[in-house]
Amino acid sequence: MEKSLNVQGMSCGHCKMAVEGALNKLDGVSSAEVNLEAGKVVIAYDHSKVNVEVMKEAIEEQGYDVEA
Ligand SMILES: [Cu+2]
Repeated sequence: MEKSLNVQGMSCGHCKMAVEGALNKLDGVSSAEVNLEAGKVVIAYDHSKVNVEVMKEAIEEQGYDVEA
């Protein structure tokens, strides 16, 4: 499955790496791609292993706010 989340507060390459890194660490996430200009992250994941709540928490732990 693929999901796009709106993430507030990402401004630079460091933010991109932090968000992508946190998501890629989750079991079941196969790829995470941040678009800084759009303020979005597109996540490809295995729906039986991980869910949107877990992905949101991983982003929020890095200090960014997520809108569904
Ligand atoms: Cu940054």
